[in-house]
Amino acid sequence: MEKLIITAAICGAEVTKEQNPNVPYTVEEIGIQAESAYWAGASIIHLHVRYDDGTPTQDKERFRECFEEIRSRCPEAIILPSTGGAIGMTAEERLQPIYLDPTPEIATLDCGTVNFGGDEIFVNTESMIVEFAEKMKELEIKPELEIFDKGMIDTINRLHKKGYIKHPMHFNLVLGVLGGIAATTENLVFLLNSLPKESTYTVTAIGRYQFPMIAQSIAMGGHARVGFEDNLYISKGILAKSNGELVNKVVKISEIMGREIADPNETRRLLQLKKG
Ligand code: KMH
Ligand code: ZN
Repeated sequence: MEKLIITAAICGAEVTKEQNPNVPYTVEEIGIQAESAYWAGASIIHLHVRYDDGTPTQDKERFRECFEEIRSRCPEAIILPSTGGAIGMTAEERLQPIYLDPTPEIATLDCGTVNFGGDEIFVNTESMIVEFAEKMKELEIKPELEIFDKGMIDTINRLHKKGYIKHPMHFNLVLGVLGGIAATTENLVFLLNSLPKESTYTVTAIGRYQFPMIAQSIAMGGHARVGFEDNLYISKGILAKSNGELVNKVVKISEIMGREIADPNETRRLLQLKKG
């Protein structure tokens, strides 16, 4: 089996310091959390950014500052910016981080509209998906295809046939969003059986499902995403002190299961990133 790629989603756009005081907002806090995750074993940092008061933003300048901060602490880490941003942002706002110089090696591409809990709707129309895919192709940025439900894989297979997204594709299967596919073993297998054969995939699961679903991905040859964006607890009722602590738990599970951890250069090779 290939080595395990661990992605740390250190911040997200929705979680707050009220829920866990270790959620990073400032550039320095984001750097500290990225560094803790990197040294624990994450080769990819999935990045959202905030203003100092916690407000999510896709501001290019704020992304540039955070990229620099992370690079000064862990130069080898692969930084995977979000083009999803926060609910309600326009496509133009969301796309800002792909225009950084140098361009990111990889960025998220959300593959369909989904309810996101309560009245929140995360809008990704087909024309938005095509627009994001075309721009990333132009800039040689690998899209990490964010899947919140099965139909989104069908959409991507269709857009692949039309030439918008090329093989080999990398998917992030997100289970447990309130409005998306639930975090169950049956659903994970159902999603996996729908992926094009030569694809790679990461599993993300929300809240208490994070570690059980990651363990199943490790067993089946998939990769793992962990971090405050998806889960704030290290175990039942105990808040995680850092993203590094969450990554360390994945490393331990993987060690017990006999799977080695990929470093950033191995990750670049496995995902065929442009620097790899
Ligand atoms: N914050 C969510 C609405 C992504 O990073 O591309 C979208 C999200 C997905 O987190
Ligand atoms: Zn995200």
